[in-house]
Amino acid sequence: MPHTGSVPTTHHRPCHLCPASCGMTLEIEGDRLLSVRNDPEDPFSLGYCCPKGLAIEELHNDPDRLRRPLVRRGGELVETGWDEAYAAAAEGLAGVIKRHGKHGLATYIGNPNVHHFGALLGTELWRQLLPTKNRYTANSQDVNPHLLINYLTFGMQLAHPVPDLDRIRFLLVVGANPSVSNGSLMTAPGMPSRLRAIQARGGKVVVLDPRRTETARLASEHHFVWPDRDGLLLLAMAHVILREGLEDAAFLERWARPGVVDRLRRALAPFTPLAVSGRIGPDLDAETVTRLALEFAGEKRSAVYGRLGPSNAAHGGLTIWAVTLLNALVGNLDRVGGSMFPEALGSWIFALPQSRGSYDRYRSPQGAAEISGEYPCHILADQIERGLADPTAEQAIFGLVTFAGNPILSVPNATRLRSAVEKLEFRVAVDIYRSETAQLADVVLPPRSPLHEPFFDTISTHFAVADVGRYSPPALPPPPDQPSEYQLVARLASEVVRRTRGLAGQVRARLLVASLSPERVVGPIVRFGPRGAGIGPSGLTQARLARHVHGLEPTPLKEGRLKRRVFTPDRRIDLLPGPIRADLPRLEELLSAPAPGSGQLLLIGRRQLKSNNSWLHNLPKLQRSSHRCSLLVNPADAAAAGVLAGPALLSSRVGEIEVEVELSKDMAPGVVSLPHGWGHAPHGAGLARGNPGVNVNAITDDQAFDPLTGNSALHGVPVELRALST
Ligand SMILES: Nc1nc2c(c(=O)[nH]1)N[C@H]1C(S)=C(S)[C@@H](COP(=O)(O)OP(=O)(O)OC[C@H]3O[C@@H](n4cnc5c(=O)[nH]c(N)nc54)[C@H](O)[C@@H]3O)O[C@H]1N2
Ligand SMILES: Nc1nc2c(c(=O)[nH]1)N[C@H]1C(S)=C(S)[C@@H](COP(=O)(O)OP(=O)(O)OC[C@H]3O[C@@H](n4cnc5c(=O)[nH]c(N)nc54)[C@H](O)[C@@H]3O)O[C@H]1N2
Ligand code: SF4
Ligand SMILES: [Mo]
Repeated sequence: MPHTGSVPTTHHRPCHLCPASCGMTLEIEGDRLLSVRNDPEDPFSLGYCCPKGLAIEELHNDPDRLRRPLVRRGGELVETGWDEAYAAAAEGLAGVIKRHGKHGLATYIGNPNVHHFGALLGTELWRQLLPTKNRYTANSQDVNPHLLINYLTFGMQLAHPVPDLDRIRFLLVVGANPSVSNGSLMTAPGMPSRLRAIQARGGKVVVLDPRRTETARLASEHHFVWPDRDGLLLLAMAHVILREGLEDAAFLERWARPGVVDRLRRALAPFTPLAVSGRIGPDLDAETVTRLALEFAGEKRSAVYGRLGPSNAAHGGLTIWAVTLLNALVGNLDRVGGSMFPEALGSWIFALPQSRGSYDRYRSPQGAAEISGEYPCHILADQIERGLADPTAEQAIFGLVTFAGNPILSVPNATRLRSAVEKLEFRVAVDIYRSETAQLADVVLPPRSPLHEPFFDTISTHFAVADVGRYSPPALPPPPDQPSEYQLVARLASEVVRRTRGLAGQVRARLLVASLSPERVVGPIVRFGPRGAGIGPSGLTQARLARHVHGLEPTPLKEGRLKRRVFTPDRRIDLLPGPIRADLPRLEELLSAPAPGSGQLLLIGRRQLKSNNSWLHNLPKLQRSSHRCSLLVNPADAAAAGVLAGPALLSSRVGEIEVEVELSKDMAPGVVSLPHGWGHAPHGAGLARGNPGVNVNAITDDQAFDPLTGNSALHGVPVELRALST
């Protein structure tokens, strides 16, 4: 490192790569980031961090991270100045709106926005200034079942109970791998030690997963479950609880609707342990199901936690409902050691009517219901193709803006989506890399690095296992020649508004840009939040919060918050909402469907410690030989398919890919696992160097989705495996 004369300083801030928000210590010299390490003084992460956090230094200093915008000229993306790029982008997007109306321009909002407050406000600004029915996000490959079930049961999509992880004694993990993902909708750094601690204090962790995962290895008990069969198991557990009279009558009397227990008894009558036995997983018989139900109900400090496994499956809505139902039935909701409600600094957003969510106010031409103003991504390619076939088609898509998202790698039937996106009239990508999606764009606009911006987490703290809060100013002085994410989106939106709206629209845009800017918003959130000063002299303000450089001391979740989370008209939890009752027969059909695992291979996904969805695959620290995009196959299934470790072909209804088979006894027989986010373009100067992997979403199916929630069924895809030469 050349000596510059200035003295290195340290800066503490959370890692912005995943919800866990581990505390990091950055060593800085002037405007340069020298190194990144864990922060042992962070009171929430206690020194824990994963390999991705340590790679933030490489990410920030990566020469491939874009510093200047790109505009397509003669088929190539070339660097230009900012004014020229904004003008080209705004002209193209305004053209789409003028020709096809506001719904002709689609937006896709990707995962990193969740961890970036300025970006989040930018997308909200865009939504308000340029509304469209064609709004898509990663949610429909992720949390739609959770959001919808919260909306239907509590009347509020964000009313999400999280396991009280540090006091719980029985945790049933259904299709999540927190040891690797570090907890999703259950924010807590250092999951492996927290899970071990449950057992150390005499408690139990039971994991249901088609793969013996890193979490399953830490658990007291693991059962292979066949993809998308969890709903049967959970409802059979609820059946046992009701049959044995183990429900918490006092809790239900206070919180549930009158008569619901009888209605539930009738609705769950078919889901007996005997009826589901042999249909959920190889060793999940009636006796085991009954035992799990009794253990769960017999422990006051217990919770069921379900995440991406069942969420990304064809019965995801029903399964996630069953999770909420179980937690409420035994009265462990809003109870210490059960499922509790965090109170984040931004919890006052619960008071805003628009935070509550919505369902089925309108539908797409394919019949997909909106959820909180979004359509599910399984219709995205179709919506574009409809426009190609008929330029006057109702609600068809002709242009696309992506905000920190890479749908070309993350949405099912990606090959179909790619060829549709290629034919759009105009595309803009707001991205820090030439991602696979950015490479198709007409203009790529790269905001500056998140380390040049303040860090203030609002979303993940709503799901934290303790009450936490933190504000960190920018770690590095912002570069004068690159906008912040909010400035970038605000300028682009304003320029599109200027070209498509009259004076009144332009004045409104100016007011909104000013009032939603992060500089304006953070202060009031903190001041009027749960620990805030309000209009008084004591309590938190943004400045006082910033003085807690390692974050506020986390405090245990408190009981008594349920009353502030229920927004149904009668202020009671709806344990059997109408749309669920109407969907239940679909789950009942599984009682007579053949058990999986008999001849038909089913594909599921997995997350990897050194990977972050579709990016970070280019950073040297994260590229080690052990980190591969491989298809895990049970040796018996490989033998049956005549396949050895090494290259093979994997096909589904929508396509075929060449995969690298890795034999693994950790896979349930009949189930294979391939991580998502790989399949980088070989010429991509961005997301991969040397190890492109293969795109699993080239064989996941856009016709396979949960009709209740619109969520893509990325797990449980029927596939065929064969040797390369056949
Ligand atoms: N088969 C299968 N598919 C899946 C999943 C699965 O389990 N299996 N998981 C699904 C889930 S849960 C998710 S969340 C989605 C993720 O899918 P997406 O949200 O579409 O994609 P990401 O891979 O998160 O891509 C993030 C993009 O944002 C860019 N980026 C990173 N940081 C910033 C920033 O600060 N600003 C801007 N502007 N850009 C930035 C990156 O370069 C990258 O191009 O994938 C889904 N798809
Ligand atoms: N290292 C790392 N961490 C991440 C991410 C990352 O890409 N890398 N992504 C982040 C994001 S965007 C998210 S949404 C979270 C997700 O967090 P998790 O939900 O914990 O994520 P996964 O590791 O995908 O865990 C899903 C598990 O479900 C299992 N599974 C698949 N199908 C089924 C099924 O039908 N039933 C059951 N019971 N299990 C099933 C899979 O084998 C897998 O172990 O992780 C976040 N954290
Ligand atoms: S678990 Fe890893 S990626 Fe997530 S916040 Fe911690 S260091 Fe960052
Ligand atoms: Mo996600």
